[in-house]
Formats: sequence, structure tokens, C-alpha cells
Amino acid sequence: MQSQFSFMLGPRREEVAEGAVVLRGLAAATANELLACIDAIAAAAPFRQMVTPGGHRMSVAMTNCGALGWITDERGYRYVDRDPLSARTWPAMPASFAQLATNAAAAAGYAGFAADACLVNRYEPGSRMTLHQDKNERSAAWPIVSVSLGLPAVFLFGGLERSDRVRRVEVVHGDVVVWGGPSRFRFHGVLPVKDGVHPQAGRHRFNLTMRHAGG
Ligand code: MD3
Ligand code: FE
Repeated sequence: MQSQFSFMLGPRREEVAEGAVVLRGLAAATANELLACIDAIAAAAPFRQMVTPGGHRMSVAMTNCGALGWITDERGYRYVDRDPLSARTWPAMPASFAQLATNAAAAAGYAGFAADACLVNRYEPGSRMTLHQDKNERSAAWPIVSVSLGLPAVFLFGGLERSDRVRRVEVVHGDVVVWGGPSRFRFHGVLPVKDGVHPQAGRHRFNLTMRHAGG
């Protein structure tokens, strides 16, 4: 039986599909540093609930760091180099984020990954993300590195068509997932976050998605 004290184990590698690798606990040792960076990013570029082109307000609050940031509004989904709330560039990507992204990608078989964008998602109990594909990045050659912090969640992990059957992958504080190669355009989402209190993150789940979005 698996110990409940998963943070005491070293990182474990689980290949959930070709090109999709779960690195259990890879971010556990640096999680407090990552959370402090999220606070600093949010002080400069506040979390906000964006509106989809279809007019729906997202239940997840978002901000960004790095050279490019992902936004959605009535005009569509895209990457921009400035925060539309302030007209200033996004906060710089912290070295701890960039290093974790490069290390995780290398561990999953993608050497030389350099993230230029990090979307920071903040969930509260009940927040969810419906099934979608990430297709706004300029090149599909690079993977996406996802880091989970705070309350646990269940990823929905589908196929290349929306109607394909979905698998569920539970992710907890410190887990990192790398999605690339033949899994890069899989449909995915997040089930509504269950209520709870995390010792470091309170009633929140945070997800960092590190991406290579530009040229
Ligand atoms: C599967 N975020 O911001 S990353 C997103 O937990 C997003 O906030 C989720 O999806 C979150 O776009 C989960 C999980 C993920 C990311 C990229 C993928 C799963 C993926 C690309 C291909 C397949
Ligand atoms: Fe996504």
C-alpha cells in the first residue's frame, strides 16, 4: 500500500500516455518558494476571472509571468506581452519557475525546453476547467509543463477528439505533469475542486503551466 506521506518519497515517474509524464512530487521541495513567487506575481499582476469569447466568466482566476501571457476576452484567446489591466509587461519569470520547467521537461525526454510564458491559475473550491486543447502557442514542438500546488484536483485527460473517452489523473501539491509529443493536443480539463484547506495554500489550488508560446 502507498504511504500517505508521499512527500517523503523521491520523485516518481508515471507515463500516462505516449509523451505525457507525471513526475510525482518533483516540485514538493521548492513548493514554498513557488508559492512566495505567486504572491509576488499577483501583487504586480492581480488574479482576475477572464471572460471567454462566448461571454462566460471563467471560475478559475488567472495571471501570468514571463515574456508572454495568455489571455481571453470577447475578442478571443491569445498571448500578449502586456497585462491588459495595467498596460505593463507581465512580471518576469522567476528563476525557480524556469529551472523547474527545464528540469521537468528534460526528465520527460524534452531536453532544451525554455519556457517564455507561465499561466498561473488559481482555483477555489468549486472552480473547474472544462475540456479544451491548448492551441495558442506558436510551435507544437515544445511540451507544456504543469505544476500543481495546494488543494488536490482531478485532471481529465482525453484524446485528440472532444468525444474521445477521458481518463482521470489525480494530482496533489508538488506534482508536475509534462504533456508533449503525441499528447500535446489532447483534450484536457479539471474537475471541480473539492472543498478543503491546504496547510500552505489555504482554500486554494494553484496550477502553473509553463509554455514556449513565442517564436
Ligand atoms: C493535456 N490548466 O491552463 S494543466 C490550462 O490544472 C490548463 O489549471 C490545467 O489546462 C490546470 O490550459 C491543467 C493540464 C494540461 C495542460 C496541457 C495539456 C493537460 C494537458 C496538453 C495536452 C494534454
Ligand atoms: Fe489547458
